[in-house]
Amino acid sequence: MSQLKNDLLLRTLRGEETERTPVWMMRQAGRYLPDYMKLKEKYSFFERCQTPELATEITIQPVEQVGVDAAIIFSDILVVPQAMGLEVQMVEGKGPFLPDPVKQEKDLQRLHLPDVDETLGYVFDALRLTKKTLDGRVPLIGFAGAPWTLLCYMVQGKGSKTFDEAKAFCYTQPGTAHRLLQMITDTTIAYLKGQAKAGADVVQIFDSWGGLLGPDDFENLSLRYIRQIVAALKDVIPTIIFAKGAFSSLEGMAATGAQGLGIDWCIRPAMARQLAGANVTLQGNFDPAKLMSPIPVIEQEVKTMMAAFSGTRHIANLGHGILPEIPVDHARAFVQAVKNYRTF
Ligand code: 1CP
Repeated sequence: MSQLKNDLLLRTLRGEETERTPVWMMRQAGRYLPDYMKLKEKYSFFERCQTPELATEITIQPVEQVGVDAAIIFSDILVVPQAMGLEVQMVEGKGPFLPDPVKQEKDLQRLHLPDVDETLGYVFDALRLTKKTLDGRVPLIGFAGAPWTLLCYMVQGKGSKTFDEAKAFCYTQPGTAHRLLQMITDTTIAYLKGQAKAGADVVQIFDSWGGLLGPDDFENLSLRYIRQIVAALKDVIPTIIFAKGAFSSLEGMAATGAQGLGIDWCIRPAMARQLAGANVTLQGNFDPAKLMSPIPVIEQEVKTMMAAFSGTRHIANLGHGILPEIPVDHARAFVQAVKNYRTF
């Protein structure tokens, strides 16, 4: 028996019929919320992540202020490379910066498989406190970056549109790349199991840069490691895979046994369904930039999106993270329009 007052998300992931479609937004905790920006003035990014009271407050803000059907723990995918021994800085206005990235085999000696309770225990503490504070209002989502996406940052050292250095590393030093991917995978499995133990109800694997790879390279450099993670979590916690832009591999992603697959706005839901098959929940796929539209347009576009998923095994979400410039009332209108939608 679930203790949750609202378990729409979990029931939808299990493929059960629900009274309405659940809704949350990727990157919903943060940037566009004025109360978050106030905390940002006072505390550094890692202080916000590493102080359970702050992480909890930020995690719950969109539940209370926007009305989403799930909370996602406030943290970052780059806490994993940090726990493995790489320095990660968050540069204001620029994003992540890793001053000593991995460039060759000998750099792997600087990395280790961490004891996750020791190095990432603060995330588990934040999950425990958030779970307690939520008091069953909505499910709590944990997350991690996919090994490929983490490799991108660990090798490139910063954000990039193409991650050309990371790709060159994989294509010229494949043995080293696979050793690194395996280290990230082993760490991620321990980390996500820890998140489940600390109270996460479901975990999402963010492969933000999966779409940079062709189908064979996606299989070789990304999906084979995601498959290991999903298999290791099979009897522990439900998983959602979000590999942005990697449509051609939806069939392979569905075959991992993950309960949910995220899709972005560049694929029609009907085609995603055809590729993924009937036995998985699809999540998405509103273009985040469309939240800049006037509210009546957002409401109309939400109806179009909902109709395109035809009510089957669907979690409404954006096709990628919410943008910092979105007005809060537009985010609220998106969530409310999903909640108001009925097929009958
Ligand atoms: O304080 C700030 O505003 C700094 C911006 C910020 C925030 C709010 C960063 C730096 N990380 C986060 C939090 C974060 N990151 C969450 C928390 C929950 C939430 O916001 O709802 C999550 C789920 C992430 C995940 C994340 N981090 C991803 C995957 C999702 C995606 O957007 O593709 C990625 C790629 C990152 C790396 C990262 N961390 C921060 C930034 C600005 C970035 C992106 C850098 C880039 O564009 O390459």
